[in-house]
Amino acid sequence: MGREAPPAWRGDPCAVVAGRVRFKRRTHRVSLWANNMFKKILVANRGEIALRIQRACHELGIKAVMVYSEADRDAKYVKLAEEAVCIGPAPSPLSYLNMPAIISAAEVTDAEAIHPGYGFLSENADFAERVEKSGFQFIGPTPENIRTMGDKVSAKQAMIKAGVPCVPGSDGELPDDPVQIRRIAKAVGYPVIIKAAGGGGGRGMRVVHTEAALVNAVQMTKAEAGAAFGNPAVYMEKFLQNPRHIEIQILADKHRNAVYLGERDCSMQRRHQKVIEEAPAPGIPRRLIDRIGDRCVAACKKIGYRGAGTFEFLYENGEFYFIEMNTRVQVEHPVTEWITGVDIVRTQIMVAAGEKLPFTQRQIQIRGHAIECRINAEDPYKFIPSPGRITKWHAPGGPGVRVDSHVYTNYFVPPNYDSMIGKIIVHGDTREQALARMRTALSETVIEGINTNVPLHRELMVDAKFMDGGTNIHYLEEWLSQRQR
Ligand code: MV4
Repeated sequence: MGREAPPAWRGDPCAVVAGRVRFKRRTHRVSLWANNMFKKILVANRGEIALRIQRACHELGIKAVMVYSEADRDAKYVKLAEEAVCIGPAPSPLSYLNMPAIISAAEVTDAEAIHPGYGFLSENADFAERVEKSGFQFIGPTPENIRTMGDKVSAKQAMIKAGVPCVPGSDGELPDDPVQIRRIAKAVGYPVIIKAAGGGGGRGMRVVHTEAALVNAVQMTKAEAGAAFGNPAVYMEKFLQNPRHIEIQILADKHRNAVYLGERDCSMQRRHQKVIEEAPAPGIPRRLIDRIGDRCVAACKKIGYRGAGTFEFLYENGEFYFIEMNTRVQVEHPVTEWITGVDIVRTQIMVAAGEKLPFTQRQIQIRGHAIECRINAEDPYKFIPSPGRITKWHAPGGPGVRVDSHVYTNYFVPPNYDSMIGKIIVHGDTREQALARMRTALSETVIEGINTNVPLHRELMVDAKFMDGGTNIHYLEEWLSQRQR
């Protein structure tokens, strides 16, 4: 090979398994594709999404190289892999965040592209750049697009320029001058929220209700942002009191074609972790979705976006306000796949290989209703993580039920990563049918040996307000604070 193994590999007992054939499987090359379709993709992730990407590869006749940490050697997708490479010890900085180890794994296995999944390095512009400089295709947007959206100030400015409605605010970085800060807040109107440009997903934010608290709050948020993100820049927005979290899924190719795949309602969350997602969003008129979807598509074309992406909006009093864009596939992509019939992961791979989107906006139709419950290894009341051995795993099934999970009976949930062990997704002709299917699915689900949040989901699926639809971002936390036990 002539290449030096990355530091994490040296002396690591499970290290040099590159190229080892675990299962010999015949992969049929699908003649549908142009000759530039990948023959081999490296999956730079773990858990259910690693399995999801592996399945998409195999369906396309593409070999999938799985990388894994020492804690994940028994994962299902590693057992199913034709090739698997250990990239380091359990802590993610030494494995799933270890760029040289991942790129070396792609080199020694002769992969042509790298799929980053979600989390880990998926929205790291430097990683995308290093992947491409090493001669691999990054399955995602350009480093430039990732960088623009990673900085929430530049993301917002790009969206304002592209005609996407944003929350009223400073429309740029806040100046240092207290007089100017007060003037901006007065114009926006209290309460306001101060957000870090380097934050996102709920990190680095502070709500301010009065002018008296304003300048100090800005200074505090700047100091925290500098320490946490290496970027002290902050911006200001009007604080919306009771919005819903509605996001628009888009897909774009390298030929400036883009479509939106409807919306998802992700308002059911706790501490910025989504718990239940659904599509379509209950009670929001289709014409409003179509209007905002068209704006997202126009923005994608304007910035030359490619791959899968999600525009996050707050929705209040019939209006959408852009807050952030995610430049990756998301956990909740299956609800969109089910109401549109589009395979998002497969399409990510196709457009990365240079294929044109195989559908136009007119061909995208919304059908029925889908709901996803995230299954976490955690205490269903106190939410403390519950890693350990799963002694019994019975997944639900039947019409309109999909389970995305990498676990199985006797699988050990490692304590090193996110507690999500899988997702149950249901579909029905109506929201009521989807809810009934989710109740049935949850009643069939048996997970023993660890605690999970399945009991929480069972309660929520019979909650009157949730059943009505349209609950806002505060609903779940308020419901939890009043829950018995
Ligand atoms: C807001 C907001 C209210 N007004 N921005 C939190 C996560 C990050 N993506 C943006 N967040 C919020 N931004 C304005 N101008 C309220 C939140 C927010 C939130 C947003 C989506 C889902 C859950 C949330 C929980 C608390 C606060």
